Amino acid sequence: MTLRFLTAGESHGKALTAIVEGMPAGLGLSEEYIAGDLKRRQGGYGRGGRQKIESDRAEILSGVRHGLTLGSPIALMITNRDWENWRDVMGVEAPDAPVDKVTRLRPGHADLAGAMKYAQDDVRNVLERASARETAARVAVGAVARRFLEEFGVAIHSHTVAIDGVEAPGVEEPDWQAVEESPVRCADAEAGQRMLAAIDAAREEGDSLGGVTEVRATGVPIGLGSHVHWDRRLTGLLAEAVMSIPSVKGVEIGDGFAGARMRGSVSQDVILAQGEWASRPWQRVSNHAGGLECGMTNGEPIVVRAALKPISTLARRLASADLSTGEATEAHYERSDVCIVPAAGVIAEAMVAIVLASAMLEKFGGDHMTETLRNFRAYVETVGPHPSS
Ligand code: EPS
Repeated sequence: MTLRFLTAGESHGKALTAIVEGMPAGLGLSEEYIAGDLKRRQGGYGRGGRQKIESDRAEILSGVRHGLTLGSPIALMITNRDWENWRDVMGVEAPDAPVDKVTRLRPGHADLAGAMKYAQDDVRNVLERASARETAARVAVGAVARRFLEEFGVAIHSHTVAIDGVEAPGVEEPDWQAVEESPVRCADAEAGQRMLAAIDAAREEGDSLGGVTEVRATGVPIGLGSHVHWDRRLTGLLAEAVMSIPSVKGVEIGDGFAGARMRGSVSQDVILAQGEWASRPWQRVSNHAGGLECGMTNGEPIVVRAALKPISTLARRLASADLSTGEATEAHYERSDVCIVPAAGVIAEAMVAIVLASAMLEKFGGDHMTETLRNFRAYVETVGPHPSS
């Protein structure tokens, strides 16, 4: 990836950190801007007690001067407020008195495989990093990518399509303001109400719920990604990025699995002739492909859906086994979320933003934004019919 990033940090350690490398100089960026997305990630009906403790804000430690990026690595730090309550358990130095080990394995989480792989007798050494708390750092990085994409007219939104068995009716273009005002980030008020009720019922039963979130990116230029090699196909890069979000078990682009049941004659997106274009060259009558053909953007909105399994930390403790004895026990539980689908939409937006920003930088290059924008505009001017010479 042209835009690279690393994150570090344990869920109850001092802080989450990220380093973003590859952003050109001259991009306007503020902590306030990043805070907006971090707040959105913390919201959503069905979140647990941790979000009442945290008020996530990313401090910019490097790479920005007087409101503009420098082209140098951007270091971000999100302090964990909860660290105060975990100083002994999560301290870098060993405490005077030993702390309790976590040995009751949670099915569905990293506990068992992580303990085996990293030869740990305390699951805490695995679960702290496996926690979806890490996604706060990704959302901060995603906000930097979003800020960059805005300069090119690219906008990225997400909305909840389903929670448990409740599905929102399909729409051409969701009302994004209604989505942001909805506690479950669902554009349809009636479906949203039923989602809320489903979350309440699951909480009552100590259970958790999964669902589907959809990301849409508009204003993406034609020709990002490439058909020439498997690892340059943007389809695969997007799927990998979204699939890497904890709890995601399926990713669809465009019609996805539903497209497998369609005829070829109806599942393609007919290309309009010149003269029928409303706003930009090369428009389609439909968007079954979700804005991607043969690993490249085709100028239509990018549509990516993620299926999320219900999170695996349950108040109603699941039957499990103990790491130290191998004997039957109940899974470990401290506290947890009931449903993270609304938050996952914000995280998926971040991952899509990072992949698209990287693809833009790969295509247009530039060390300063003026150069990147100049290259972008020069390319956009070439998009249209090519009269044969
Ligand atoms: C999360 C913080 C965590 C979990 C959740 C995500 O906080 P704590 O462990 O202190 O309650 O609520 O973690 C998971 C969903 C998971 O699978 O581990 C957050 O900030 O998103």
